[in-house]
Amino acid sequence: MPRRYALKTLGAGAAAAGLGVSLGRAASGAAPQGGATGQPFTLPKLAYAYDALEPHLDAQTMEIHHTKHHQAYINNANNALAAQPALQKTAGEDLVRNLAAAPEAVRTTLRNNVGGHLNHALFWATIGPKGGGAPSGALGNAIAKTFGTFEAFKMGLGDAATKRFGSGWAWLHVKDGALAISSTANQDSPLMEGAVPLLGLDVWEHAYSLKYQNRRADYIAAFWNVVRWDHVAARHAAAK
Ligand code: MN3
Repeated sequence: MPRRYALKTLGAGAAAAGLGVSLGRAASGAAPQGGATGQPFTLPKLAYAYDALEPHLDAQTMEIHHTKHHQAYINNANNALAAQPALQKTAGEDLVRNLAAAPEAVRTTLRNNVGGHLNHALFWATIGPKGGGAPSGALGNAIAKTFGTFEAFKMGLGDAATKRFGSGWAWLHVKDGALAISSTANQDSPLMEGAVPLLGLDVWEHAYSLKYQNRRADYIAAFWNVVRWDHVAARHAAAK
């Protein structure tokens, strides 16, 4: 691997695994080469061990989720894009924002798998050990202003996650400067609606059923203990 490529890959991966501010940002101009947002997509390295989120998210689920589920989205996306040279310089976010620009033959594959890749990269980057608590600063103020209280926000996002029938995600996103809660089916992204996702809660059964079986509500309650609000706040600041 050429040194320049390796450094860029490392940079994108570090951004995704660290502050997570590179995902969802307007990606006009040169697309990053490799890593979380640029092609070929690569599995972002986690900034913590698989067992670091115990007891809230168990090590076996974390490892399978990261190395099997997330990797599968990446493989499927890269395989589909291998035959689409015109799309290979496009950042993942831009592909998902503008699926209509992709040939119909690969549109659903890209929707599910580039979407799945970006959603999971965001998920890993916004959870971690020493998480939980409540956001402070500009994000804390924006949540209080939008939802009344942080507790009301948590109830709202939890409700969206609970009511998502089947597989999907619940989100805190920002659109036109305004925070909102939303939910999407499958691997759809707020990017498809012109919004920037700040925090995503994966409610696919693969995210929780090993530990929580069918108890999605227990998983949702546990999730709040691993949210890294400093990372979410960095995404919020970058989205402005
Ligand atoms: Mn998942």
